[in-house]
Amino acid sequence: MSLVLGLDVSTQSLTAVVIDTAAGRVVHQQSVNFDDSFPEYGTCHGVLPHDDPRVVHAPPLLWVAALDSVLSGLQGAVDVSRVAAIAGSAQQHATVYLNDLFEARLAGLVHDQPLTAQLACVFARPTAPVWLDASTSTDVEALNGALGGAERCAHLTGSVGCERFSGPQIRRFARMEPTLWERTAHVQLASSFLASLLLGKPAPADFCDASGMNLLDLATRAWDPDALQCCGGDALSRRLGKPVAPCTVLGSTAPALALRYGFPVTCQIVTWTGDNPSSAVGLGLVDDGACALSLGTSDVLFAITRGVPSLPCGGHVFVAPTGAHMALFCFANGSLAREHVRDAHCLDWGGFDAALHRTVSGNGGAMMLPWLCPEIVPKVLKPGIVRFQVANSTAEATDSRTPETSSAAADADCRAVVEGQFTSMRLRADAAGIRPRLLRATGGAAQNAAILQIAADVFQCPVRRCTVTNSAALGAAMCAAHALNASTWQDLTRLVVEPLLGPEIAPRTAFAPVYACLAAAYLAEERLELHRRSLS
Ligand code: ADP
Ligand code: XUL
Repeated sequence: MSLVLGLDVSTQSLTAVVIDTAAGRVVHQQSVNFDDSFPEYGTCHGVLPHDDPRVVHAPPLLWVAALDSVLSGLQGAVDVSRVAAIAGSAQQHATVYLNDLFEARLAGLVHDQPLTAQLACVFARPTAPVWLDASTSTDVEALNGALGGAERCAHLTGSVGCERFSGPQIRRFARMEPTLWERTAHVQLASSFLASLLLGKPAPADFCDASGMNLLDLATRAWDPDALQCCGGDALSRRLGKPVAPCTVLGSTAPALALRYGFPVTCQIVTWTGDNPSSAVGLGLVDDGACALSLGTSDVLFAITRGVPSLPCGGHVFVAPTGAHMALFCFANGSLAREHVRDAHCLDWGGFDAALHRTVSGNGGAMMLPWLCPEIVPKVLKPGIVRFQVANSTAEATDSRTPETSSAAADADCRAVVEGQFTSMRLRADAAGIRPRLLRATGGAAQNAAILQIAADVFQCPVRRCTVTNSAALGAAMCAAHALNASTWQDLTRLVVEPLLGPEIAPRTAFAPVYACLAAAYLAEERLELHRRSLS
């Protein structure tokens, strides 16, 4: 009877989930929050503060420190000598730039020194741009142009050129910092970088996470030569290495790390992937049409599709770990926008819930465009929350600095952010022809039943929460199990995921017309505001 370990390195934390493969039971989970546990790295919500809201980086050495800390801590909690395989996931799109010491340092790892001390010298660039970065518009334009236009780029790579995607990010770095780019021997995704540490040599990206780069030809699952040429010239192919199929067994754990953490020397390292693809299997989305909501730092709506759908602007097609495709919409203003509103009214989550309960569906016409930071869908590069308070049938727009004094206004604000977020999501789902019959929910905010009730009402479909909040780490453990014993995804889902799903939160059908009206009003206000911004 063996154990498998799944790890997830997300925006704000690192989570480990251990599954007993015979019983299909989660036997252990633990998390470490980056800001709280590693304040010396100076992050706020896992990223480094910057004057320009479009520039968002994180220090990859922090992820190394967190990995070392969690793996060291596992020994007291589970019988690590029984861990037969490890897989992981990480926030998508983030790129890590390594110099020519990387390979030698990995090969020479020793068991009795912290990983950070051994690896501090391997970075050609000390910070990694992450998915919240929106600073690459020039590079996005160049890439779309090089591939024959945005539509062709979407057809080829699954997405139009996107600011946060790795290809444009690499291009910007090569353009702005040519000397550091010259010193770069390897470009890795956050996922492949962390797999490399455990493997003791550079690990490849898997097709799923590679499809978030604007570099992978979705049809052939190989790098597209024109995209490579545009983003990093001749050297890029060598620096990236070849992507491989998801759930590939890469080899045994680096001996020094097996010794350091107590894993058997035979413990296999399986490819790491992106957090959303990993969540897809962690939530049991293995059949065509299955849909989920991930309410972490980002809010993400995704659905499994057998074919390659053609999505409206802002949507992405990624490879899923099962080999199928997943359609995905990612909203940058997820939990941090909700937290911002909560904090603006000096509430805790209990107070925020109470505000949701005191207000009515549709919020009496009060609405919010929740653009606290640059938004991905719709594309908003100059952030700023916009509130619409409907009084006497007149929409009045105020900006986010308007002081909210009355508690009724505070209550309306809490509902407005949540209704605005789900309404925006529903609009994109409708446009893409995604009509969920059931939504599985994960991420930090999925703990909140009042928020999930609004999701059920806006989408008019039942919502079920996974009791393992970090379904990406759970999915990673399932990828490790799948790679190890070739269980089918359907069997793994039945055994591992289904017992973890909470009861259905039913949609209240009486509110269907309210949310249909809200969607129409939201779309109109959004269009007007985007037009206003395009003129300013
Ligand atoms: P990530 O995986 O992107 O790092 P998580 O999935 O761990 O993020 O979610 C973290 C977020 O969850 C926090 O930023 C917080 O706003 C949100 N959160 C935690 N508890 C609640 C709650 N009870 N209600 C709403 N949101 C919550
Ligand atoms: C997806 C995306 C985010 C990150 C962070 O495209 O950018 O969901 O994966 O979780």
